[in-house]
Amino acid sequence: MSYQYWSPELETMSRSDLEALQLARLREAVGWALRTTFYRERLAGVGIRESGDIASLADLRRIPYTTKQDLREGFPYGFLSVPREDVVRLHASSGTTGTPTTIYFSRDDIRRWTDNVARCIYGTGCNRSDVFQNMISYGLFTGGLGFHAGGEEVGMLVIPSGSGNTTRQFRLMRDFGTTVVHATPSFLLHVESRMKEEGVSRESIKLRKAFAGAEPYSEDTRRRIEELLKIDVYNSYGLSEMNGPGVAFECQAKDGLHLWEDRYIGEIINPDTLEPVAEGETGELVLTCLCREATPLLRYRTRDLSGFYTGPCACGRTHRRLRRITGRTDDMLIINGVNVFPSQIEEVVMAMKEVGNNYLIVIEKEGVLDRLTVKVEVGTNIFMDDTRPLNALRDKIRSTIQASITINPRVELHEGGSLPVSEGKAKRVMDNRPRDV
Ligand code: DLL
Repeated sequence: MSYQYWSPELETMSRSDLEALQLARLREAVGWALRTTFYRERLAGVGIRESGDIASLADLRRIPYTTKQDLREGFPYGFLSVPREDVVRLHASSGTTGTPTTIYFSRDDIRRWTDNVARCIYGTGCNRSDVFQNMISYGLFTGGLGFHAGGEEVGMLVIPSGSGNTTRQFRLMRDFGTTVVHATPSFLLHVESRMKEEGVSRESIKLRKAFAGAEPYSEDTRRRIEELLKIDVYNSYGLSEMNGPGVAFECQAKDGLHLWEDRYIGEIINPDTLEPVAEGETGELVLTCLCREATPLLRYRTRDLSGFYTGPCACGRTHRRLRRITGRTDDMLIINGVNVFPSQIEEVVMAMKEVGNNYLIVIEKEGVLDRLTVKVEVGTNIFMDDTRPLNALRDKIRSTIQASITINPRVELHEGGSLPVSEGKAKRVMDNRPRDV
């Protein structure tokens, strides 16, 4: 396979050149950060008063972590490090608790972010001949505008369709010959489920690629989308605090997500001890943003769980690759004392051919015990009035989940298309247990 690079000199530069560039940019980022009271105080506590106090990349480890809580406490302008007049855009995430966090961008910040996203898109083999339908929400969420700008930068024809409304999505695909889409993986599965009902044949659309991200999904889910829609799916990772999409992305080797190390420094730490894990191990990803002057963030704890692959990538890029993000430290459920990540359940159900495109995890209290129910849509190859295969499937799902997480769940089978669908990030877990009992 021949690989194409957006910025060949940056993407394939030697590790020593890359580290020298990181050091120069880290100094610059520390300089931006020192303009805020928050970082001036934090960094003074560890003896960093000017960017020159960073002598080597190892000095990064002197800097205390920044957390989501810090950002919330700084709302709305605590992390702004340029004059208000130099800010041209903000994005915000409401988060699950409702307290917003805001990220500000200068014109140069937008330019750098756009270049990051363009690099990701181009690296999957897209070019000016592509028609790109951006099926994700626009607005304060970064997925819409971030990919929109990146797509235009590559020179593709960008259709700002936004998320939802599959009828309109299919019409746009047919009218304009869409070749590439961007969506959450759960929305892509929903689109696929709707095709037959809306009378859309695979031959009537020209789709060949999708960028899927903004939520965790398993390798089996990727394979399922690829096989059902007959397209290539690329995993896309990002978070608003690091601009949004464009932080790490799969290349055509599809063997991990290249973290763009000229623009971000990544570390993996043990979330309990806060010490770095051994090379290649899984832990919490900590990111330092080297490319945003208006809201600098140093050693930000993402709460996302991942690890670095060791060894080079077939594509020739030198930027290290992250493993598929399996979830967040705060996603972990404790069910009757057992630690369970929703991704463990997804890995079981999405690997089964008899299972449809949607599932839901429900946890309730029954007396003193927790009760786990997994609601699963059945695939089109199974009929809901034929009890024998249904019972067999229910038993198979139950025993495979139990083998994986040691808990015996209740399994409910549902007709395809009957479980709730979200247009944006899927809500896969309903924890109905009363709090603090
Ligand atoms: O989801 C930015 C984005 C938009 C990424 C479009 C990719 C595509 P937030 O709303 O701030 O930003 O949510 C960020 O979503 O910390 C992860 O927990 C999760 N996440 C994002 N991408 C992935 C992925 C956008 N590929 C949070 N795999 C992150 C797993 C992901 N989790």
